[in-house]
Amino acid sequence: MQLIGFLSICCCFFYHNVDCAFCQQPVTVTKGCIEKHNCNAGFKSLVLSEDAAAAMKEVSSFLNAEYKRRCWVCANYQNLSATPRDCQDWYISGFRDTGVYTIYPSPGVTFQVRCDMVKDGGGWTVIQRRVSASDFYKTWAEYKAGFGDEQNFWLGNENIFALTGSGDYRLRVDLTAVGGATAYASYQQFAVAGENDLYRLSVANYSGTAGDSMSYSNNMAFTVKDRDNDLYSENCATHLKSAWWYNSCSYSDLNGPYGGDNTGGYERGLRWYTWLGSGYSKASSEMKIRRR
Ligand SMILES: [Ca+2]
Repeated sequence: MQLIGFLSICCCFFYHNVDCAFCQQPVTVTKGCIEKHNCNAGFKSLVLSEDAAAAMKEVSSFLNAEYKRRCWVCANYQNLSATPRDCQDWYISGFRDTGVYTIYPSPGVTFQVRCDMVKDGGGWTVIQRRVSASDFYKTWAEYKAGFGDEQNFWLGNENIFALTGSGDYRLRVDLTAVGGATAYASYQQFAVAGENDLYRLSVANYSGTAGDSMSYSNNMAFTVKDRDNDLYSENCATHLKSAWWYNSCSYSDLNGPYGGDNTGGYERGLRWYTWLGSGYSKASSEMKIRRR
């Protein structure tokens, strides 16, 4: 059984300069869509009953809820996009499952992200994730566009710039040790500039349990193996087989070789100097942002 509802009217038309593309899309509700992972994003929690009449009633109530939700976002952000600009909007709209969502940071800009809906109040848009063996020794173009899969990824400097340029964001870094211990670092201010400013990092106002290993990278440009923008006489990225906002070079670097590689006198890996030392590669890392 497949039921399709069309939301042909949306209250956001009453506002100026609003991106209503999402509002005008038909909403598809398919029985069993949760197991097949092909639900419309707005209907992840819907399980249709076997009875056709009851199913129609469920669909109707969900269409009403979806209509109200979209109008709620629209009404609250008015001249901004009527669609969720980040994971925080999805969270505020009632979504509590950690996973992949589609976001619209600004009109015409849309991409998929992983949302952490549990940690520290939820609503976090994840920009970097390492949980298993993964190659992060990539080029400028690759870091610009983003790469990886749902488990291990870099969201992309253009996407991070689009997000942090659309509001005031803070950063949370979650780290796990090989034995399972955890620590975090929080920065009340976080932003990444555009490519014309070499994706320069702004990070400030630390708190947390992992120590502040990132302030040394504040105001630094992004450096990769094929673009040396750091203050070191050579290229930090090629020495560390990574890519980061290097100064000369860094106390943090979560894009290094997974599992660590300390050959040749270099400490490489998922590094966070102030927690367990720079030469200790962490078992996992997640960098996530949320508006403050
Ligand atoms: Ca250099």
